[in-house]
Formats: sequence, structure tokens, C-alpha cells
Amino acid sequence: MHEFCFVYKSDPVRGRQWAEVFHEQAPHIDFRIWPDIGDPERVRFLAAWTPPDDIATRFPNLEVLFSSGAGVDQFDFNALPADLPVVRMVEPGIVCGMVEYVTHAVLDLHRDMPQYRRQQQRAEWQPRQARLAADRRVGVLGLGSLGQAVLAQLKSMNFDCAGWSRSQHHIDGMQCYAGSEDLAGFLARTEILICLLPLTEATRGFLNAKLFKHLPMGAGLVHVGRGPQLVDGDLLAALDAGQIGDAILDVTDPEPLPAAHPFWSHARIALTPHIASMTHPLSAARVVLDNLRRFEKNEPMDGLVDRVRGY
Ligand code: NDP
Ligand code: OXD
Repeated sequence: MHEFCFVYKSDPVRGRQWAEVFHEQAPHIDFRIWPDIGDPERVRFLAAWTPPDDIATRFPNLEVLFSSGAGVDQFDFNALPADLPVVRMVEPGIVCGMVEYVTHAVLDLHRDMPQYRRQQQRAEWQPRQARLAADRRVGVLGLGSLGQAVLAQLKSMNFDCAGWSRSQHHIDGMQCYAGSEDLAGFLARTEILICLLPLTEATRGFLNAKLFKHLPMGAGLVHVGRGPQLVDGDLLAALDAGQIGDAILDVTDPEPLPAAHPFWSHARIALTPHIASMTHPLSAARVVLDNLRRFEKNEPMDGLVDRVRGY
């Protein structure tokens, strides 16, 4: 007999994999995939990328909202019941995917691959002096579950690594900068900048002309946070001025960009369609089940969002 209902409202193909894990590991839970929600009064938990607009009235007994992704900026917190706990996705699949993507992007910039691709188009055979990773200063904006994993990988490859976050962190073998007072110093030493910040009111428009000016000339940018963090016109001007050498963008605003947007055809911009990392259904479902067990025991859930901070 099912005790209560858990509704999944996201990609239905991945939902069927969540269902397998739930049926195997938690047969007492009535796991349902939207729009098949059964009796809404029995729904205690919802996992969604975008919850329904009428979430409060539709699910009067909802106890936790899980994001099916790492970000929660797609939620309108004002439309959610004030005391509803919101949990973002922290699962090994998302972390591994992001580590792979960013490592690939950093190596691409570090080994001058964008320049060699441009040279090939001009049939130009022109070797450049290669630098070692130990001599390349890489910096990550955001020292959360993704930023820290990315830095650990880059550090293991000998890159000269640093990170910046809101509060002070202490990570072995890594220079950690914190807060607005440390930002200019962090940027001044950063030749390849990676953005892994969540989108909040404080980070909207954060990658702008003022920030770019603090970077060394010709710095590389890897943007895997959220599109609205980047001021598009400021990036184009920084590329024109040589302030930014090359940019690799996985996120844009809007997604997809309109066909006439200058990013599509810019010689110094590489675009991917928001694929840096994805939730992996089997590990995600296990992580959510683990959080449900914590919730039932009144223990803190992994990835619990601070709704005031916005992440
Ligand atoms: P976390 O919440 O674990 O970490 C966020 C980090 O950003 C923390 O270190 C936090 O600082 C820092 N931060 C937040 N606001 C500020 C600010 N105003 N100033 C300085 N630092 C700030 O997030 P994750 O690492 O799990 O994910 C980061 C983001 O990556 C997601 O929100 C999402 O937007 C993006 N993402 C993109 C994907 C893609 O495919 N492109 C896939 C998955 C995620 P502190 O430690 O002090 O709290
Ligand atoms: C996420 C994303 O937040 O895919 O998980 O960007």
C-alpha cells in the first residue's frame, strides 16, 4: 500500500528512469510522472524543472520542492508557499559532466586551439610556444559543489588555480578569494575565467565591462553559469578590444539565441546549447531518495536552498 505520492514534472524519458529507482528502492512511495498526478491531496513531494503556477492550491499538502537541475533560478520563489523547503540537485552525474566540460574548455584555451582552428581556415602553419599548465592561472567564480569539483580536477592537472565566492572558503593548495573586496585581485591573476555562479539578483549582469577590465589582456572566458549573468554587448566590446581573447559559452540569454545574434558567427566565440552538464536520472533519483530519508528523520537535506540568498 502506497503511503503518499511523489510527483515528477520534468523530462518524461528521464522520469521513467527515476520511476525504476523509486519502485526498486522505495515501493511504499506512489511515484507519478506529470500530468498523471492522482489525488493531489496525497502529493507530499514534487521534483520539477518548472512547477505548475498554481502549486500552492493544486498541492495543498506539499512538503518539499526538489529542483530536477542544479539551478533554482527558474523558480519564482514568490509564487511558492513561504515555508516550503526548496532543494537543488547535487548529484554525482551533474558534477562529473561539469568537470568534463570545463576541463575540455580550459585545455582548449590553454593550448591555443581556437587560434589553431582559425589558422587552419587560412591554411596557415604557425606553431606557438606552448605553456605548461603550472604556468597558467585559472580562476573559478563560485566555490559550490560544481566550482570546487572543477578546481580539484584542474589542480590535479597542475593548473595554477584560484576561486572566488561570497563567503571565505579554505581549500588545500588553492588560493580562495571572497567578497567584492577580493574580486579585483582575483581577476587580475586570472588568465582563464570560469563562471559557475548561480543566477541571483546579485549575479545578474555580473560578467560585464567593469569586470572584464580587471582581467589580464587576452584572458579566456568559459561561461557555464546562466545566460543573464553575461552582458552580451560588453563581451563583444571586450573581444574587439582584445581584453578577452576567446570565449566559450554554454549558456545564453535567451536560449536559444535568435538567428541574427552576433554570437553565432563570432570568430572568437564558441557556443554550445546548454549541455555542459545534465542531471543523470539514476543517480539523481537515488540522491532524492536519500534526501527524503533525511527529511523524514528531521536531518538537513543536501542542497537545501536558502530562499533569501536565492541559491
Ligand atoms: P552552489 O550553490 O553549490 O554554489 C554556488 C557558489 O556561488 C557558492 O560558492 C557561492 O558562494 C557562490 N556565490 C553565489 N552568489 C554569489 C555572489 N553574489 N558573489 C560571490 N559568490 C557567490 O551551486 P553549484 O556549484 O551546484 O552550481 C552553480 C551553478 O552552475 C548553478 O546555479 C547553475 O546556474 C550552473 N549550472 C550550469 C549547468 C550547465 O549545464 N551549464 C549545469 C548545472 C549547473 P558561498 O560558497 O559563499 O555561498
Ligand atoms: C542545471 C542545468 O541547473 O542544467 O542543472 O543548468
